[in-house]
Amino acid sequence: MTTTLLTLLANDELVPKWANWNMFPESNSTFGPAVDGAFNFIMWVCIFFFVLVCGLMVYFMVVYRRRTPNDKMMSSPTHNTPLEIFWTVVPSFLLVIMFARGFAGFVDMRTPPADCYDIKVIAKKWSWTFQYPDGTSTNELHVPVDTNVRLTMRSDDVLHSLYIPTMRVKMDVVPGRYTYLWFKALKPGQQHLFCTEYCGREHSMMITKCVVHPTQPDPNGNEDALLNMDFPQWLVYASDITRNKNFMTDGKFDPVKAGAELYKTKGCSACHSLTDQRIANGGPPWLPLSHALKTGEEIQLQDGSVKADDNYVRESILAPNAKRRTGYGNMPSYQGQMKDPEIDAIIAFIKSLDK
Ligand code: HEC
Ligand SMILES: [Cu+2]
Repeated sequence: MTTTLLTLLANDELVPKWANWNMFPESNSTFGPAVDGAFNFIMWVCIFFFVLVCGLMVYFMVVYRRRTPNDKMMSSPTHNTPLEIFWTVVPSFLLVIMFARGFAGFVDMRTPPADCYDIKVIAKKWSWTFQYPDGTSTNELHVPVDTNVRLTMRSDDVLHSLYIPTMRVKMDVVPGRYTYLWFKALKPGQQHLFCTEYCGREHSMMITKCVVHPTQPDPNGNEDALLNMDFPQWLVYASDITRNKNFMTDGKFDPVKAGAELYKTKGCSACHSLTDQRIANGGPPWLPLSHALKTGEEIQLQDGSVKADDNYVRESILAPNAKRRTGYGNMPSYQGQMKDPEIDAIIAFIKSLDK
């Protein structure tokens, strides 16, 4: 009974089409009707009472103005119980409707369906990382159309907030705990994704895209081949950096370009500098390493030394504690988080530093 009532009240039909002023970008999610309906309903109630109250005020000012200096104050009613009841009950009723609509929408947004496609979200100053079930990770959010998608979000540093206006969803991303969000996109296309919690100097740059992929590539669809791919096809493409067009130079895969990007997106930049200056509490700087890789120099370890070559770099990424350098702490292992072509690209990038 209560659920039926709530569903009824959350229905967009309460507000006619002409009353929707499109203050939001066009909705592309199943939440659209409930959110826009509640917003428009509240807005029109406000407009109605604003006009009524201000109109009466002006009307009374004119009609009951003092016409001559001889006008005396007239006695006026001090209390009217039926009137008091009337203007208490009517607004209460409206408030209950507003609450019920908001609450129905809230409950729906807080309850992800059981059959969700799961994507992990990691927010950090100042970028987004999205991890898909197969281990692929990207800096733009990609989702299949017509599918329930759940985001499990965490922050690496400070408070952030994920906002996709066209999906009508927004949720804080809090350090030290997981927060969740779900939605279902209705149409393929590309939309904005923002951070909406001030998180430092480059907060305003913490913008990326949410790309909704069609179920089937549409021959007359989007000209951008990437946007026109169906989701499984895109996933294959994204998991293989050698086919990523962002890393192409003159139509060919450029490992140095890819490595430069991975250096940032995989977080190496937090601990390894590209100069010969060491980052505080970080790892060895990469310019000397680059030099050593070219000359085949020996690198001093806590016990003995090792020849700087591709295998040493590879091992340092996958099993960083196998060979310990003097004066440095631990590095987290990237085992399972970096594929072979990505490691190749990082090696190419490190080598390109020493020119
Ligand atoms: C949390 C800080 C941290 C991050 C993030 C980090 N490293 Fe390291 N890295 C270190 C430390 C500390 C060492 C030294 C470890 C040792 O001696 O056992 C190291 C050592 C290395 C070495 C050996 C360098 C040398 O000169 O001997 C390589 C290569 C390396 N890291 C690559 C990477 C790559 C690639 C990434 C990103 C995918 C990365 N690291 C991310 C801290 C980090
Ligand atoms: Cu942020």
